[in-house]
Amino acid sequence: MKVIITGFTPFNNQLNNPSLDILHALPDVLDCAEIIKQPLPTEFEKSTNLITNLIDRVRPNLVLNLGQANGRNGITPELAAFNMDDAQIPDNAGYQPERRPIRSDGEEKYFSNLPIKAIVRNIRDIGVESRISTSAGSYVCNHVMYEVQYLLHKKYPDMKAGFIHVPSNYSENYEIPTMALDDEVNAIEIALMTAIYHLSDDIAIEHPYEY
Ligand code: PCA
Repeated sequence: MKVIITGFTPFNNQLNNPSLDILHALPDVLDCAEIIKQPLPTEFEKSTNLITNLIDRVRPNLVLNLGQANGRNGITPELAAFNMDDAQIPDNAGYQPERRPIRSDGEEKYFSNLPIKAIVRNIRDIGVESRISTSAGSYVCNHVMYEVQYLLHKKYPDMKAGFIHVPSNYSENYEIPTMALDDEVNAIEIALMTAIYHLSDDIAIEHPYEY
């Protein structure tokens, strides 16, 4: 089985991006799965082209996109992506869309088809904070999640894909919560294993949501 996993480059003058740190720390093989790691630039257009071309080429069973959510203190699988780019800061190419629909022929929202509640439960079981997030934002991460789901709905209905935001793992500002990189890497390995083994089924858990 083939799994594509992505992380983003640093943006907004930050020194690192934890999603990229996690990507580098993950193994190339996890149980029965070949893990194909792809860094993505924090740019609306380039990131989308890269990931959609890679999916077309590799035809993976599973796609997991990772991104940083500054200010969150837990590992947060996203419930859905919505059809709107609205950037508060320019991306790394200087592009700053305002209230721009992503796809005129796309759904208003696409939902993750990963077992996100099982992922949250299993991450909590190793003692790491985790909740489902009901908003992937309106910046590059939401855009990539939306475009991946759009592609799946149009061309690959059997493929599984989802997005997980992770907290900062480094900050000079003590008010921004951070999580140790080891915890983040372990949590994402658990998320991958859960997704690989459940593929379509999810479970019920108590208080799964962040907002
Ligand atoms: N986080 C940003 C873009 C890149 C990243 O890691 C976001 O949440 O949209």
